[in-house]
Amino acid sequence: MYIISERINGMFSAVKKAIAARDEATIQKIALRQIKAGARALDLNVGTATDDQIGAMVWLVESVREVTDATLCLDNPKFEVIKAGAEACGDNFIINSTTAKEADLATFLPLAAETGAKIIALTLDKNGVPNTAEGRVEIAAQIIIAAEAAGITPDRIYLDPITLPINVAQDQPKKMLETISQVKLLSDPSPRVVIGLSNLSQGTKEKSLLNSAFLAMAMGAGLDAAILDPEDKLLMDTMISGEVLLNNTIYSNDYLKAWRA
Ligand code: THG
Repeated sequence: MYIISERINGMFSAVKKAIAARDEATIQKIALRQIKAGARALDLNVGTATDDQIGAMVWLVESVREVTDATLCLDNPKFEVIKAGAEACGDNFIINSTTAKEADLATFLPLAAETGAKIIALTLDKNGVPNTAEGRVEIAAQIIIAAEAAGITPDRIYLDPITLPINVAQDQPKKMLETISQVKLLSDPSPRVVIGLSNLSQGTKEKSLLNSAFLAMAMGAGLDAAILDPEDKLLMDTMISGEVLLNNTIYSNDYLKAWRA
C-alpha cells in the first residue's frame, strides 16, 4: 500500500496557522513525523489558510523540500495552483487532482504528460459524483481513454472513486468497493486506485476504527494507495496486517515490527 500523508492540510488548524504565519518549522516537523510513521508521499493542501493559494502552495513545497525528497502530492482543484506547485517541485510529484470535466482533462493531462508526473483522477464529471458503481466506472474509462490520448499510460493514473462521510452517505462504501474492483479490470496495465480515507469518518465518533475497517476492505478490493494519517497506530497495524493477508509481505510472528523496520 502506497501511503500518502494527509496531515499537511489547511483543514487542520495548526497547519492553517502555520501557513498564514509562514512558520516553516511546524510544517517540516509534521512532514518528518509522517514519513517516519510510514508515509511515502506527502499531500500538500493549503485549504482556506489564505486567498493567495499559489503563494501558499509554492511556500509549502519549498518548506517541505528543505527537509525531505519524498514525493509531493499537490492537492488543489485549480490548475494555476498545481502548475505553480509543479514548477516549485521540479520533479517527483503527483497531481491531485483532475476530474473528468473537459476543461480539467484539457489542462491537467498535458501537465502530467509534459512533466512525467503521476496524476490522481476523481471519478466525477460535470454532473457530479455518480451514485452508482457503474457510473463511476464509466467515468474512469473515459479518463483512461483521454489519458492514453495524451500519452499517459494507465499505470500513471490513480483513479479516486471519491470517499463520502459514512454519517451522511451510508450506502456509499459498498459502492466504492464495487468501483475499486471493477476499475482494476479496465485496462492492461491496470490503473491504480487511491482514496482519501478520512473523508469516510468525518464527524463520527469512531474515526480510527471506521477508517481501519474500510481500509482493510478496500485493500481486499484492490486499493493501491491511500491518503491517510500514518500516525494512527490502529490504522497502520490494520494496513500492515492487510499486506500480510494479501501475501504482499511475508508473515512472521514479528511482522508488525518487521514492516516498521
Ligand atoms: N481524494 C483526493 N484528495 C483528497 C481527498 C480525497 N485530499 C483531501 C482529503 N480528501 C484527504 N485529506 C483529509 C484530511 C483530513 C481529513 C479528511 C481528509 C479529516 N480531518 C478531521 C475532520 O475533519 O474531522 C480532523 C480535522 C481537524 O482536526 O481539524 O477528516 O478524497 N484525491
